[in-house]
Amino acid sequence: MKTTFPTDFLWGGALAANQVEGAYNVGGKGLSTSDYQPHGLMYPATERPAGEFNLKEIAIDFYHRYPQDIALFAEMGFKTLRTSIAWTRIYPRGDEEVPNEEGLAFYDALFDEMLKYGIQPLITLSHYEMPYALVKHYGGWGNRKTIGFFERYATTVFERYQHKVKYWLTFNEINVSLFSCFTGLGLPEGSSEQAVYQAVHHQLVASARAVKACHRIIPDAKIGNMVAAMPYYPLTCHPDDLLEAQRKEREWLFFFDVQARGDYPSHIQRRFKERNIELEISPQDREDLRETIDFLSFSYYMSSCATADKDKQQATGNILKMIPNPYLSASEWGWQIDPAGLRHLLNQLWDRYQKPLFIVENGLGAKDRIEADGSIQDDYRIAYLNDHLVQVHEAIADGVEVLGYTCWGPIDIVSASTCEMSKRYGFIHVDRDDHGEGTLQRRRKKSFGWYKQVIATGGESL
Ligand code: BGP
Repeated sequence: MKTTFPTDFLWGGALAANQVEGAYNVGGKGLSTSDYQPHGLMYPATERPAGEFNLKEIAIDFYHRYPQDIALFAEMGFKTLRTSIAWTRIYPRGDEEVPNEEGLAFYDALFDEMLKYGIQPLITLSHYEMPYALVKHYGGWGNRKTIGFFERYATTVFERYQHKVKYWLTFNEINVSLFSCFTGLGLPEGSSEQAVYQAVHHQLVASARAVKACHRIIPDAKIGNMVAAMPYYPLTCHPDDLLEAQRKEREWLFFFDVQARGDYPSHIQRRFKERNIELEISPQDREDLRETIDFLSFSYYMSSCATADKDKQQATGNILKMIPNPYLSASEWGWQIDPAGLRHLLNQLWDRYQKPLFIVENGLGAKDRIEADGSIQDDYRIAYLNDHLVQVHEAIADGVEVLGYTCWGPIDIVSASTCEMSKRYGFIHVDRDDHGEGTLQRRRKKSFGWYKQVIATGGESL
């Protein structure tokens, strides 16, 4: 079968403000939780050790170099570019009445530059960060007041960019906060499960309110959520392993259930009861949650196994942990490579929700080597992406509605989990190392030409 994708398929790549922009204190920007994480998501986002060097302060200097980078994305034929708005450029402390015009103007220019090439901005409102002042003075998402601050921020950017941005996402990988307080939830490390779920509830309400505001202000826009999705295979065919796999999947499906169906699913009630979790959910919250997303979006990097056998529950990986699958190989960071898992996932979500899907992150983090002739032969990256895209095509042939695919980090960026440069995802190499040394010069890798060809042929070259 020919691998032809729909003609309006949104091919592109995905970035996040805090991992690319740098200019962390420029243009009136306030400090965000991410500016307090010199070691990435492995480090609590609540304190900034004196003298610690944070690679994200400059990152890849996208703030100043975006015209050059977008020209390179356009050269590859991108139809869309996902990035996020840094909340702290718009509301530096988070609780101001009036937004920062310089921050708003920056994103005007950025979106104009994309649109110049016909690249649709796909914009995340909050990608693993929030104003640090909201954490310090209000307790971050632990405080219900943060919902209102977020709603004001979302409304401001919807009004401002309503003619430029037609695709929006609310919170990046909202489910990751369940097992890491380092994602910008603003809670102290070691917070109770009750506190985490309450903060997550506030985020879910904030997300629903943003969806409502977007529908009102930009009726022709589409707004989705964002979940880190991970399929689980039963480690054995023991029925208990199947139940455990279902339980693990429901941990993240819960977020789709709330955001796509508009209510807390029945399966979470038992979990809450067993763990003595009682959430404060007002009638207004319930009403707000009924405003559901237009499409589902997710990141997909790997799958895992699940087992009910406690002795076999040793997980590998860093922030995203998994039980190894003997049939799969893994990246240098232990992330298991499973292209068929993506086809399964797309079918599963389509069957469950019947809403369009958008794969907004997928890719291979790897250490690249520059050859004597200056080239970078990243065939491993091409193989990873190629195999996953073939499975996306299979899912489309299965009848799943897929809006687009934005691979993670089309240009090398600072890693979210390690805060280093050496875990690279890009088609474009950036000359910067883990110590901040380098010219920041951009260089096309072999995969650059490969992706360009994939887009130009609508997937036929896969
Ligand atoms: C996702 C995040 C991204 C990103 C990616 C790769 O979880 O949404 O921000 O960085 O993972 O992770 P890493 O950079 O740790 O390899």
